[in-house]
Amino acid sequence: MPSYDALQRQDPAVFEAVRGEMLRQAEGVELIPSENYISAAVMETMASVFNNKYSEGYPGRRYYGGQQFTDQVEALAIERAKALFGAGHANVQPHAGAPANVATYFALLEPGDTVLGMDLSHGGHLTHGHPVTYITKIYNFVRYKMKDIETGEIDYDEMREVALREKPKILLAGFSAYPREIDYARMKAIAEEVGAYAVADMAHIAGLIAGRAIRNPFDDGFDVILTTTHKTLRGPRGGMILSREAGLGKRIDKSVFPGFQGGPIMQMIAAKAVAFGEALKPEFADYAQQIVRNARHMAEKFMQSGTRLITNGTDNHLLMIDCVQSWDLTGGQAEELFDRVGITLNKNVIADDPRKPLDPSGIRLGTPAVTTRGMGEAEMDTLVDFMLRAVAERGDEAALDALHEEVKTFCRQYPVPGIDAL
Ligand code: DSN
Repeated sequence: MPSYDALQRQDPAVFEAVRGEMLRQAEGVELIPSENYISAAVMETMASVFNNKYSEGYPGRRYYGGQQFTDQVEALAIERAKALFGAGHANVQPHAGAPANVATYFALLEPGDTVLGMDLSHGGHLTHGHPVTYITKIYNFVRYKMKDIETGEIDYDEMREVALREKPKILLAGFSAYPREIDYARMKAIAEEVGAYAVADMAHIAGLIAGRAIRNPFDDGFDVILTTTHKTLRGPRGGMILSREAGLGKRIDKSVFPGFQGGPIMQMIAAKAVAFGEALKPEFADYAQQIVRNARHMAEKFMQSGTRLITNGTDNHLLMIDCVQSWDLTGGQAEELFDRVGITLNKNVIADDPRKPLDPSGIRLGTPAVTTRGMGEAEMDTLVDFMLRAVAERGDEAALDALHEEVKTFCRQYPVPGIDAL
């Protein structure tokens, strides 16, 4: 962990905010499924002097001089990313997930082309063509959904019908609120039938794929995988685009730079190299598999208590709970209640939610961050007990205060990597 001595001397206001956030992370339970804790090595690299360098271009092909070390770290990040996912080409420059999505569209599509992706209301993502995003002014987005909310099975027959009718150029797999495994082989077959690229946005599950806890879409012939690097993959904030065949790489590189982005954020690319190095180690596979075991265990425990889970369980790292039916709380009220006792998660729309996105019926939670802290199935039992107690004791401020203290004491037994002194 950086010492923060200079920051404390120079800017006490910002230092206090950093310190407060460290304390919040150390003393609270993080269940937002897209969040995680980076290692001290990743954190040190993010704070390195690579911040000071402009490096437009790619290793060996830059517009400015002085690139011997930037080339070294970007080449390392690329090689490690390719090895992790079995890719023919990797672009590690996208600043985040949304730019990775947009750069992929620009690489593979012409304006007016169609993308067939998962409906936001059934777990898809804003960047997969929600009308509020500007990308919908350029491309046409059509959607598929789950066939059955009880099992979570996607309606692949409907997907095929829509694909045959709409002739998409991209068939897009991926989600930010869907707890089930995807049949990539079936999607690839549909994509081939209509001449579309099969693209997976695996932002949420990249670490699970890297750790072989769930299937790799490349194994079923997918053409492109894009992702963020800071969720289950446990790296710095950022994005990346991978292609199975090296041949698509040139188009993707041109699309990211100069097509869409400017100078790469080189301290983040160096930190991606460090995180990918960590993910290549055998212990990362143990971590990824434990995330899934923990999520399944938590799901079982919730369901035993009568809690309604969307799709009745999970195959990955995340759970969707219908709070209205389970506890007579809205998602927002549940988020606030759990926050009150030091447990962080997010309100979320559930499939076919009768309520509005800013005041939905559900919550979304997941196990990547708590698993990084070394928690296993026994601790998942404790966390579910904490949450069910909060629900039972809502309105009783003294009981909630006592529970919050218990949560803090519990959390202190599981240090957060990168936070070693407060
Ligand atoms: N904000 C991220 C998530 O929580 O899923 C992705 O948009």
